[in-house]
Amino acid sequence: MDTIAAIATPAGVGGIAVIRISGPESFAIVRKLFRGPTDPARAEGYTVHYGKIYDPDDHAPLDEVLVTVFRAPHSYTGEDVVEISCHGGRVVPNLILDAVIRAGARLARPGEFTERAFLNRKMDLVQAQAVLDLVQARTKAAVRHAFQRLQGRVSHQIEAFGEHLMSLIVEIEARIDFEEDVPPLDPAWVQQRLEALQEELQTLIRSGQRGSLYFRGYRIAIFGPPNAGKSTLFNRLVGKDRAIVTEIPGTTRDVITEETVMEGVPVVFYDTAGLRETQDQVELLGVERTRKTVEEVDLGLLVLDATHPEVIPEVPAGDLPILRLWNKVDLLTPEQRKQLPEADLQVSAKTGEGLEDLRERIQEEIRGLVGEAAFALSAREVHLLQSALQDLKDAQKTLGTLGLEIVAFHLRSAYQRLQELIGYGDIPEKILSSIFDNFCIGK
Ligand SMILES: Nc1nc2c(ncn2[C@@H]2O[C@H](COP(=O)(O)OP(=O)(O)OP(=O)(O)O)[C@@H](O)[C@H]2O)c(=O)[nH]1
Ligand SMILES: [Mg+2]
Repeated sequence: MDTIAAIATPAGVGGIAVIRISGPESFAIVRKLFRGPTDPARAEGYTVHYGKIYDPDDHAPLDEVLVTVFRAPHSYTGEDVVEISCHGGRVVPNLILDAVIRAGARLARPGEFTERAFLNRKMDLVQAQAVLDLVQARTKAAVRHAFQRLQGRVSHQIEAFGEHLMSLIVEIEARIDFEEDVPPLDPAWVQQRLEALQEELQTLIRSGQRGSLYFRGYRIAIFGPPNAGKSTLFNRLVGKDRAIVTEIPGTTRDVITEETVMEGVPVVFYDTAGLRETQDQVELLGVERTRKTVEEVDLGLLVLDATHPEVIPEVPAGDLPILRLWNKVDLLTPEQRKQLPEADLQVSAKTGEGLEDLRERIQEEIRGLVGEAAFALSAREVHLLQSALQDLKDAQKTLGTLGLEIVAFHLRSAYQRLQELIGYGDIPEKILSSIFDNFCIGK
């Protein structure tokens, strides 16, 4: 293993920045750069040392720093680690990083510190994903989920399921290997076990998919005819004057997004161009974007102008849940309101009437999706669990027709996928890099 280094704090102006070095040469490298009353290279782990960093070539002083020492295996990566806390800003951390590289380290790839922690068995792949979730979390609820995962909660759930699966594999393989010595298995019993395992796995997948909303976020598109008050409503819902509002139909051309939090879930609202036939090139492109956006979101808010109840655009087909709103009802008499065709809500983006109910309806939708999500799974993890579920189904299909060897083969395959999910055994480099590529440099 070579020694890697990176700035672990975000780029930009800040009080301090941290340069992280990990690998067998960490102490030798610091020795070339650092002078102070104590020598970090000889110090015990978990100690901090004050001093100055000097350029390894021209010996010019670069900054006053604190150096923290971690000794293998008691560090984040499991290797010897040194962290240099220097003054923040755009230049100083880069000067020090450059000095560290010239003294013998290599620039770390994104996620490489965490990848080493995994390779040194400081954490499993599920926990490595938790590190990513934690630094990317956008809400308090997301942090809670990521932290529980980091503590091993998700790994334990997967492992517990793996043990149930393995106990069935053992029973079956005993019949294959020692046919004469053990009583035969009752096919109905195997059938029952397989069904129970599938149910357990399905519950895991469902719960994990629900929880993933805390990280993925919930997307809501506001769409409808021009001038219906979409941008006015958008500004109200995101709580700022973000989109331009005018009385001219066709004001919004591009898709505008803004994020808020509802029920602990990051919610992204999309304001879109009004849907209509148009000759205007720019507006036409905007309308195309509206259609594409509506295809990608989790919920549509169809905003209709109550003063023009005859204008109802074509609603995109598909299984997108849609809330239909009559807007501008402040301009109608109570009698006119009653005569409006059926919709989910009557609102006024201008006066705020009905918006609390609208928020409540949206929150209901989100609650329905998140449910009592016990944990969140990444797309990779869901994919592996779904493949394992397919293996279980294949096992069940072969039961009674193809013999126990084939059943055991499918169950082994399912077990293998759990191993891959957690990160046991040999994980191909390609899979590892696809996981760690999503990290930032220095993590
Ligand atoms: N009285 C009343 N006027 C509204 C309401 N909502 C919006 N308006 C007015 O309707 C006009 C159009 O509002 P926008 O929010 O720009 O409408 P839009 O749907 O975004 O329009 P496009 O971007 O052109 O598609 C503006 O003059 C708003 O002030 C409402 O609830 N009541
Ligand atoms: Mg608009």
